[in-house]
Amino acid sequence: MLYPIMTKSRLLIDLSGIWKFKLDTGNAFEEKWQERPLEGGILMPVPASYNDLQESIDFKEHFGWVFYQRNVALPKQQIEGQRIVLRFGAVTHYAKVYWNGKLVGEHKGGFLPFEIEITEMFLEQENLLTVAVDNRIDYTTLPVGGKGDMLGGMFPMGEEEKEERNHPNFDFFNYCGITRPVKIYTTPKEYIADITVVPNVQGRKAELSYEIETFGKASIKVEAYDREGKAVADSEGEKGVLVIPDAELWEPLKPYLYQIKVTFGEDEYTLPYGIRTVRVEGTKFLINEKPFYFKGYGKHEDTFPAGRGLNLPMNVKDISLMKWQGANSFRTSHYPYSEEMMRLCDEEGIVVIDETTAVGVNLTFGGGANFAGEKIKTFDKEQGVQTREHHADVIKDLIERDKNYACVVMWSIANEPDSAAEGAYEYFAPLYELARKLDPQKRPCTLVSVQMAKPEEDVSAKLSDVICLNRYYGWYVYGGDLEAAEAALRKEMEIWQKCNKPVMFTEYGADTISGFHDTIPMMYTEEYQTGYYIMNHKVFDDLDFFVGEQVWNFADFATSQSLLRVQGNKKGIFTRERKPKMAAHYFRERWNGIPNFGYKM
Ligand code: BDP
Repeated sequence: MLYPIMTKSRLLIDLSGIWKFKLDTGNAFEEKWQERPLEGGILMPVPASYNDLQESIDFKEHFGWVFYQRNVALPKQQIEGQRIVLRFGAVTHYAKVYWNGKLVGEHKGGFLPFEIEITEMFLEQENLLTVAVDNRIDYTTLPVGGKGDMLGGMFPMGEEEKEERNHPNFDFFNYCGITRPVKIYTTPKEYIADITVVPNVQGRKAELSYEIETFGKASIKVEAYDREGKAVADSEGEKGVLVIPDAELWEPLKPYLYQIKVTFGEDEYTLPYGIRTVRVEGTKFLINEKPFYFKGYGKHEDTFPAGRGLNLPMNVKDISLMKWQGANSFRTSHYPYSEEMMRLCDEEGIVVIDETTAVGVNLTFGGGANFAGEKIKTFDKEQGVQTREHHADVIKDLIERDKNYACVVMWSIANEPDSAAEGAYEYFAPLYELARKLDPQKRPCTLVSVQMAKPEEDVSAKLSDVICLNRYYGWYVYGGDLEAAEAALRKEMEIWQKCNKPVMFTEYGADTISGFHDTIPMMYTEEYQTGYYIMNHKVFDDLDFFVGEQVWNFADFATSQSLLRVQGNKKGIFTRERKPKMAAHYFRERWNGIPNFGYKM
């Protein structure tokens, strides 16, 4: 799926701004709110999560539908004879889109884009655009929501719970709304629908096999330009190869992007494109045939007060902080990030592990922060999660969106699923197969494994190309006793070593309240966080099959309320405002001393 851009043949209109907004109190659809201006609507920015923008807990934790609305008019001369497309970057979690009162599209899943062609429906006068958004999560959605009592009390009362509410089976606040840009773009009636490019590199020579999907009849021309705007290769036809004899490769933190310009009849589209290879060999993760070491983070799209709303200044700041720290990568925990962030990572040379929305596919624990899980088997046909079909759709849509990014080096099929449970292999094997089939670049695939999953039973040992582990020795396990933690960690690593695959940590961390200090290793202090990481690194550095460390988390972030969360999860290396904790300086020193390639060689 192409990112919408303005070209010689395409107009792009950003509908960001202040819209009208109203919470549904139960009768919105009956009263047909979508058919006329929202009565008593408040003002709401788009894009943004709405949750933190009013001073009311009921507003923040609203359960169910909300309505967004605005008018849209476009300059007649510029759209005449054109195809008009309405495009949503992301609406969390379910959207119904109404154009002049009529339902024109629906979309399930809160973190991937969708489009609706509105050419025939566009009226010359003002058009009324209404978007109804549902934030309910359950056992059929991704992320997964639980039923029953998963509140923050130590002794939950269950029956006294007064209203229906969301029970996230995951440890981040269930931010929702229209969280990414809404745009209208035009194309000629005959247009370029999609572009796929696959690199093949031999020495200095790169061959880019391309495939262009079009609608209509016209000839296709494909050209590659280098950074200086010089044409370096061209070809014709819907399939072909661009040969660049002396190619510059895209490297971590040394990115190089070509521009691939496609012309089809009157339509024109330009794709920024980095050339690099990626593959796993033995216990090595190779980028451009060199053994790469991941230094970085699990992150969240989480800022105040935009919630999960696109925050361009923060994205730029975060990458600046990563570079300051000597990091080279992050994982899009626990959902696909905005296309704007992916394009930035391509531009900046930040390596990305691209994750689906599959978090909470695990009913043995009530999500990171919750005490009470339900005792239902995760993959039980009747009672367990019913997400496989949607999971497959998300994989398909994610790969369709992100297949061309050089920064994406691996797909993460899920975060901390019940991967050692009965039925896990039957659930996951077809999903890995699907991802491998759909990805034109055949990137490695993984799933991010939960602490409780025993190596001998975890399906990732069989299915994953890289073993990605979330391990909390010294926090959830042996918290406060780093010596015992180290011994347990070493023991587990001995088992993983037998897999003969690359192993990395995709999460390890300790909650730390900025400003808490002590002279002895006390949990929650900045000293403990640093000591915890030093202990872990002692182990990592002894293991030659260990290919990366991604801390949990880049920054403190918002969660549901619970006894384990003090105004959110505090495992950040940075605070939520992006101020460094003590450990941030420690990492800066460590990571600036670790090369991107050839560490421990
Ligand atoms: C892991 C989850 C992550 C949590 C983290 C934690 O993958 O989402 O935030 O633990 O507990 O289980 O901090």
